[in-house]
Amino acid sequence: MSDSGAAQNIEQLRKLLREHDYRYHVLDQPLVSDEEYDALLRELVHWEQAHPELITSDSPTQRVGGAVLEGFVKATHRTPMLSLGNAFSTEDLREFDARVRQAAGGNSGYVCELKIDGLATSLLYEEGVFIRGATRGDGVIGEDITHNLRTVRALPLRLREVVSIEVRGESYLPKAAFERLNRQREERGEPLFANPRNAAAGSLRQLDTAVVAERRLAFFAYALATPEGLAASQSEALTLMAGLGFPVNPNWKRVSSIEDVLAYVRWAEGARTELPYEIDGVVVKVDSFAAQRELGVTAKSPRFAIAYKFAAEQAESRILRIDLSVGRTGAVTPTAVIEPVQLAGTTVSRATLHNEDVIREKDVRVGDLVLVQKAGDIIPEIVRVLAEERDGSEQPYRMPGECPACQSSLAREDGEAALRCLNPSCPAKRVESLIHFASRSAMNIEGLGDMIVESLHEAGLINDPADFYTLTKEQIIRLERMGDKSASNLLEAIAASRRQPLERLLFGLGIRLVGEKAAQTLARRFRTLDGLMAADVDELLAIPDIGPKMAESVTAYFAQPDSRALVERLRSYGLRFDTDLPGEDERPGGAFTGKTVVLTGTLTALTRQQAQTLIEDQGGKVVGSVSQKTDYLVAGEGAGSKLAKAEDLLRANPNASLRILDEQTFLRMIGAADVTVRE
Ligand code: 3BD
Repeated sequence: MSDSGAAQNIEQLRKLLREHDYRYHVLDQPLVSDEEYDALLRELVHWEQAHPELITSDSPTQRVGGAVLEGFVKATHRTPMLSLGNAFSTEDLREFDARVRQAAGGNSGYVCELKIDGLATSLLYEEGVFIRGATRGDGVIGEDITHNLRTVRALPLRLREVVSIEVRGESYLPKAAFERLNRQREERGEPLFANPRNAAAGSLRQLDTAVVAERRLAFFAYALATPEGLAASQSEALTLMAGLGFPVNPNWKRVSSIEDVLAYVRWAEGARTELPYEIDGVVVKVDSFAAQRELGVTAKSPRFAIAYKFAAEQAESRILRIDLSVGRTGAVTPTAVIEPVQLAGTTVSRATLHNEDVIREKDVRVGDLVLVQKAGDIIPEIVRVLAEERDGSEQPYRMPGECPACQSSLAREDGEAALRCLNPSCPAKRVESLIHFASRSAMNIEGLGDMIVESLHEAGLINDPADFYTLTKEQIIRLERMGDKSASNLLEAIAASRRQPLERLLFGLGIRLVGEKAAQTLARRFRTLDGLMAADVDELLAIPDIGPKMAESVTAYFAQPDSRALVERLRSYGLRFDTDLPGEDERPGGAFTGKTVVLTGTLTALTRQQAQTLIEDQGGKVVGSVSQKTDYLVAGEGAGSKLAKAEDLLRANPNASLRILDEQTFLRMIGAADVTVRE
């Protein structure tokens, strides 16, 4: 077939597939079965393979993933992604309504939306084509996750009209996809995700786009970044976005009074468990954009919207027994094993009891009926015992006097809630220390999860962290669930970890009281492990942030012959004992060192001159106009052409280092957020 014939075919297939996408994801009225859809997609793939020069980034074939990324680059939002104030009660919502009525003089009505429990995401379209997607990050700068978002079927790669817009919405994992993913992870012996939001966040941070494509993420659009000239109200904006091809959650409702808002909240609370995705509340927005503008925004969040958060879901269950685990510091932690119960998206069969004081205070007994909820939405805990349901058979619980792993006696130190096993060679402590060494915030050895470390220890292959570096492929392959490929990957990851800097190694050693931050402080000050080992208590005490207990703990650690022997073995395997962190004498002068800054618009807290002096004090240079070399544009109120120019530059090159700062962000960066008066 002629090239133009092929081009025509390809364009037709794409159009057809897009129409099916729209009918499926936006209208919820599919015309074809999944099989028919896949057949069309395969046909398109076939044509594109024959004519690779005709492949475009917005083709429906470009969702399958395949690219493996090196990492994520930062993405500066053209307009900041705001956060939302919270309401936890009916009273909070009524107060919100009162503030709105007072400030906006009457009220234009509200839009109520379900609050999807996913990840705030920003999508940029240039002339109808998806060109960039980013996470929210701190609201000003997020991460560019364009490649991963392309795999999200619900996200249109090309809009139904040729418009340039930025849309905000929530990326999320439907309940069914979440359950499927966790089942799969369980089979593979991988750690489970605690809830769909974590699973969505973890998926979008994947470097392998093929893995993301498999996860079946979805998306709901809820806002236009700059609606001026496109819509006059939130309800219009939602309708417009759906018309352009974005999935908009259909359960939004325009209401005219706070009573109706409360009725919507009650409805949402009831609908929650039936919905195919997790929601954690309701977002209430003033409908009219004119009224929204009048209300304005505070430093962090708009005054025209509020998030009503549902109370944590609770469930009843029964305590079957109490298990004990020994952590890397020897702390013995009790966990209640309960009858499995569905709670906020997962099956819960264990709840933490923290320590013996908590068991006593809550009067938890084996056999008790209890109320459980997830603290911080993640960790299941016992709210209270339903004591009125007792029949007398419940057994009070007493912590044992001996370590459940090594039977040495447990001790409780003054002022501490935990019982500890003091045996330095307790096998349970060993395993936990080894897991800690390999963990993400320490040596970050990918593929060396809890299970693998446990099997390696059980097989007698590792006893201390240096042993990781002696492992051979033959030894690893003999473990259960270990293929040739995973064994090679694991060996490579272990070898690569030898290049981790001193601060990670220090943290990984698990010296008591030395957390991530202290490890960095020590690395920064002493530069090398040998330098630190040579330090005495007084030298350590001279460092700000290092107290007597930590100084004692560090010197005691390195005084032990075992620790010294471990260090020498790690040295012999080629581990890196130094750091890239800047030393104290090379500490950068301030937030703006080496940066070029442009000021525009009116600042409310500072004069131009004050702002300039502050920037220069912190190593920056202030210039008059925006160019390729500008690092920051500080945009005050009424910013005009310079802001427009900066936005143009970013549009042309979204990866440019240029960042647009609003006044609040700028003040926070120079550490002057409290400045409120202007002389
Ligand atoms: C939702 C801001 C505004 C555009 C600011 C009014 C805070 C998460 O379904 N509308 C929604 C949802 C979230 C929203 C807005 N409408 N902001 C909204 C939202 N239907 N979840 N959020 N966000 C999104 C956030 N995220 C992480 C950290 C801090 N804030």
